[in-house]
Amino acid sequence: KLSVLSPAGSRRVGNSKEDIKASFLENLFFGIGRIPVLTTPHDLYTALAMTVRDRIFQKFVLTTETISRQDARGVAYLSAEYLPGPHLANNLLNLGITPQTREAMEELDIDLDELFDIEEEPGLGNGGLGRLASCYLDSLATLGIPAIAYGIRYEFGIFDQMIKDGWQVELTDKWLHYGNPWEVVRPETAYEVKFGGRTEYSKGPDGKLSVTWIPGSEVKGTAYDTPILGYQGNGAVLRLWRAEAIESFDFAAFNLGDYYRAVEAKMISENITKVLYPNDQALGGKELRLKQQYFFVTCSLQDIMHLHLTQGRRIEQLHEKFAIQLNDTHPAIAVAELMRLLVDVHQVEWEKAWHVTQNCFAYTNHTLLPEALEKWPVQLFEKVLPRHLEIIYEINHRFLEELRTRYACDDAQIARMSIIEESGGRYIRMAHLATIGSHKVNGVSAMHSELLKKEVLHDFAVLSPEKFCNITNGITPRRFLCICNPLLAALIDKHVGIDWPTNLERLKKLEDFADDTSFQKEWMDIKYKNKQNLSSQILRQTGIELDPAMLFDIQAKRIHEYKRQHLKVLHIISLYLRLKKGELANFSPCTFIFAGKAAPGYVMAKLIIKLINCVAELINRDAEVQDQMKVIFLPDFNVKKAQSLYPAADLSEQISLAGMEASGTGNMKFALNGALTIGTLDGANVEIRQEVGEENFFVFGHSVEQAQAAKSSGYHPFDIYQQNQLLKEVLDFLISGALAPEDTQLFKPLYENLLYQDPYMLLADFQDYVDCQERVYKLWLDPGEWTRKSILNVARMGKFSSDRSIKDYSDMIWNVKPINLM
Ligand code: 26M
Repeated sequence: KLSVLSPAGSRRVGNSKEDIKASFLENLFFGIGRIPVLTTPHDLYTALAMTVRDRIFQKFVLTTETISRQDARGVAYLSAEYLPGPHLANNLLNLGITPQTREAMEELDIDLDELFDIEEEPGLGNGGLGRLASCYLDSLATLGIPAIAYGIRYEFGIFDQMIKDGWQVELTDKWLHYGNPWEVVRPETAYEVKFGGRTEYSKGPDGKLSVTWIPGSEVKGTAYDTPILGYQGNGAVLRLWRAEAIESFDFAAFNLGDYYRAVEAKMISENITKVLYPNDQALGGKELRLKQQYFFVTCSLQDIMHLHLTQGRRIEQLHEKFAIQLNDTHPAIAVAELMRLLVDVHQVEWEKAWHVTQNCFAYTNHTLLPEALEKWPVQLFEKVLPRHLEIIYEINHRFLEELRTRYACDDAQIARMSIIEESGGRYIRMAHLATIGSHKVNGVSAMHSELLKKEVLHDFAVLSPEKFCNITNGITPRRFLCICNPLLAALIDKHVGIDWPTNLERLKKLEDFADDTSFQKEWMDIKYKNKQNLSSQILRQTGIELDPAMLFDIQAKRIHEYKRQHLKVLHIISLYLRLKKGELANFSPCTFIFAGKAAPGYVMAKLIIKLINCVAELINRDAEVQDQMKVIFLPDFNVKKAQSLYPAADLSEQISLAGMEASGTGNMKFALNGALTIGTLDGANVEIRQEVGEENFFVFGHSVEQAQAAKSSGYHPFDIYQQNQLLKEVLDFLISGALAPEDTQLFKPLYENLLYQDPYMLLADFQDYVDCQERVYKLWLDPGEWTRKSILNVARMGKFSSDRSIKDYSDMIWNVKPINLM
């Protein structure tokens, strides 16, 4: 006779200052059990987290109730990565209790901002892809669309970055060290996961052939739930799986009575969810990574089926109740796994199972880089997932047969489209498996989606054009404006009303104030304060003092050659050399800030970090240019740091070679906080420029077509080097010894790469970039005009709310609707 608690009037979930204070003190006492003199700041944080959690659970339970009562169609989002960022501030905002919580803490002499600072964020992702998943979950929850996001509970997330001697040093991430008040473990929600072994065929009494997978080992996946609250209302859940040992899983060892080998194997089984892999480095055949992918996919699919069946529905109707989104190919094994569960376990006929599978899945592609397209050696697959290999062969066989008979494709095309790559070793192409097993495939910006159809998945797009669509990425305005930029958010509230966080197009109203000088003044003051705030953080972290009056020019993202952080460096060196020679006429004092991590095995990216730090050393110590420029590398970029960078930027650097950045989302976060963008016509930059107006966006560089044309007619960077005096000086400076006197050869690999290969065409874009920056400096001299453009940028960012993206997914792919909260 348990019913949902209706805690109206209960102190435990009351929202007044007094209620919050009372339950905070209660949690400090009963939840932490410390005497006052021993209370640490972390205890205070945890007690407040518990206080907030009670209130979340109340809402959360109600949403879950409504969903199951209404039997609504829902979304299962499968992603190997999430980057939720700190939970506390976000949950307070979404509950609408930030002001009274601040006051309650003040009455106890506790500074709420200090508690915010204590939180360790879950670094369960590498960058854009993981953060996108979290923005989408925020929007799903806010819009009230029934959703579960599935992923992996990595014990060690993305490494912490330190800089030693200018080099990146990696430290293990310890996000669970002090416990995690935001999650609840569900020991009874656990599924078995098999690996290896072999398959056996037998005929049943009905004469049907059935397959049994006899595994070599088995582990268990246990659910850890984090409730994700939407803005002012609904909720969704982030369900992460942790690998645990089960008894009797190393059959061979147990049969031999080898107890210690069995225990050792137990430890190995728990390794599956130990660590997040860097995604921007070829993972060529990492067995543990494949196991991670399969592990979280099978747990999630078993869970979806369990939810479906416990609602009393038939398994053949799975696609009617669940839309399953594959966030890149990391979960693409789901296509074969769902077939296995339907055919082998639930005895559904192949054709029926295939219908269910194709109608459940949709696949989002996030990159065109050829080295980034996942493929697994067939041999490895056979070892880890023998039954899945058979199923993939069967899927492929039927698919290729259809190509031959229905579409009359020739052998060359069939080889190109096959799931199996046969040239130079045999591989399974996960993007092909995902595409064939899905009813929709989407790219993440207009340009990327076009290139996807033209290049990587061209053959598929020609045969099934209706399968392909574009859904431009978006970002949540709650975290990336309300929370990170409270001063600007308050100003916007005052001038456009308070409903813009869920109706971002309302920002259009700001256009009315773009020319208003007193509004411009308020706008500038806020930017200045945000720059002061960042400056004091940087002073604390690096010991370097900044002048908030300077132009803050920021590039914050993973370090990668295609993103061209080193193009920015070449530009900085050019400014420095010209300043030293007194040749720089139109310049505005500038602070250049870089932030981002390099994959631990990516040698060139790490060398770029070293280069940035060497340039910073040189410039920051040169008294002659002190008032003109500063260079900062801000270590350990993560969501928390990002939240103080975006609001402080005047200029946002989005300078990847056109055709390389699928979308970018940092570009949106900067622009939403009033930075102007200097960027190439790449990814979502194209759409941002279109929205904010060409005259409010600094564009430069080769277009995709121009870059491709230049490459196919023979690109010779060395010629450009020889013809451009400034560029030559800058590049020679790299190996002149001025940057690294103790090792003049240090940057030789970078230098030679640029002179003789330059795969990302820095040299081709250098002069245009330099010229474009001069236009930036010229505009900076006119603060009113700069500010007008900044206001117009913010006013026109409505399209890039992740709410819009999620509505697009809901209409074009998922066919889901918000639940009715009555
Ligand atoms: C792998 C090996 C070698 C070099 C690069 C890679 C690699 C690069 C990108 C692997 C995976 C990559 O994509 C994952 C990812 O994070 N993509 C990002 O997704 C964001 C959200 O859609 C986009 O905004 C970014 O443009 C895209 O890079």
